[in-house]
Amino acid sequence: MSGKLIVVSNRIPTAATPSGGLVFALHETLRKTGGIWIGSDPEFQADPSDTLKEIGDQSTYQRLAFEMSETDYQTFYLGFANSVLWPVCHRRGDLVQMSRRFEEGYRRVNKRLARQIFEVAGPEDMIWVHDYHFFPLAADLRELGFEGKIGFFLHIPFPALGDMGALPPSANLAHWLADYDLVGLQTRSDVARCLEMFRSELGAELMHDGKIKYGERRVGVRSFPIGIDVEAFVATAEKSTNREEIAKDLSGELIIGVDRLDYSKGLPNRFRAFGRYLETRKDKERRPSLLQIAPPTREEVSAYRDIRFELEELAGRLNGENAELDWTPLRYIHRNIDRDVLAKLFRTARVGFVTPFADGMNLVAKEYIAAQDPEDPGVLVLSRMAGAAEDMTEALLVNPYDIEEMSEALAQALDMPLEERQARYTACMKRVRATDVGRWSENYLNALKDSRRDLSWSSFN
Ligand code: ADQ
Repeated sequence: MSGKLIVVSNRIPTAATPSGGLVFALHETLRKTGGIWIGSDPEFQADPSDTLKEIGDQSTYQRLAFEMSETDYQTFYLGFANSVLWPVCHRRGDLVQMSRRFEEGYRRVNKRLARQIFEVAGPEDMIWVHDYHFFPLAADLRELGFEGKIGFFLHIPFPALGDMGALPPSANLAHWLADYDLVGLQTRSDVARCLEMFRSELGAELMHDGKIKYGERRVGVRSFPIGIDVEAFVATAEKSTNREEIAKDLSGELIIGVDRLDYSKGLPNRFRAFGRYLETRKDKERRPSLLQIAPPTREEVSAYRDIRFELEELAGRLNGENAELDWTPLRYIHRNIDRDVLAKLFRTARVGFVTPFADGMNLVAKEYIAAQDPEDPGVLVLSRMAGAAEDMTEALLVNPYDIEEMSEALAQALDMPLEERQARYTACMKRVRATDVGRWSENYLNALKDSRRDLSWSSFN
């Protein structure tokens, strides 16, 4: 018996060899196994067709795009996915925007996509669905009669039961997820929350192999902490070209933050903590600077516009109060930066400042560690609320709501003796290596392959 791998994600790479950890890892996996990658077409169609559209020319696997109308984009993507599910999963129920149109759009796009996948999937194919845009996809595929293996991986935090109260009744996560063979989550805490949901919403039983039993179904619920392409990132950071250039422009001690501009990333408190550090530092001759790179995303959603304005105001005030003629303490850049420049900035920075209120994993924390010079490493200050903190316990862990604590952590990081920096770096780097993204996708697919023992999936051996 043989089947192919079908990967479904919201975005589909258009470059022949995509860069960036996750996308590159999935590309490498598909390159080896063959199969299909399905994702959304960036062009809107007034009347989305019911068939998938071939894009690019990949010799070992196919890329297929699903079409959306502008209304689908507004209601499915900006609406339900990013104005309901995203805030609920990031504990920001106050930012949820309710609309029946959003719910309808989400169901419409998922049902249409299920029909399109059903057209191209053979009975023995294995489908790997990524992220919150597609919670109901397995349920919709099962309804059409697909009986093969379907796995799900959630990149963002799994919501707590209490927070799920902010979802409309039509969004029944427990029912939707019970139709997958394997639910993959980032951390052990995510797994605990997911099991609690299955137990309380469906009365499902937890079996000793870690699966849940619900009627005749068995669903695996496990954590697969995602990581980066470690060797590639280390190699990029080590290349010395332009590094001196970058360092020259960034005189003084550098603290770096890199995030999509999102309210979950804790940027206002990060700015406040840096301001507090400047106020309280003993040696006023010391002129550290915070470089914050944060390209705006999802700007059509009002919560994202609000956070942008808030940050601009905070940044202006902080510089107004602290800058000197020859020193700008906070540099705030709204653009995407090339990965090789980013890697070098990480290596140059004495502190990686990563302070989300909630984050599935946070790859920036891992990239910062991987970019360090082992002989003279910088220090990672990391929010306890990031998935990455579950295992990277040797970072300086902070509470992202506690400005004072974060400002003290900055002082501690900037003054840390070499030996302690090296010890902390070595411990963190061990975790970064253990969760390499290549191994992550391999582990996930092996678990999915083994998830139902009555079928053999020899083509993936
Ligand atoms: P994100 O919320 O996007 O991912 P993160 O894990 O930090 O967060 O990944 C962001 C990636 O984009 C990193 O590789 C980073 O280097 C890059 N990036 C960010 N800003 C950039 C800029 N200005 N220029 C260039 N590159 C930039 C979601 C979840 C996370 C989870 C990942 C993967 O929210 O919690 O870790 O998916 O599962």
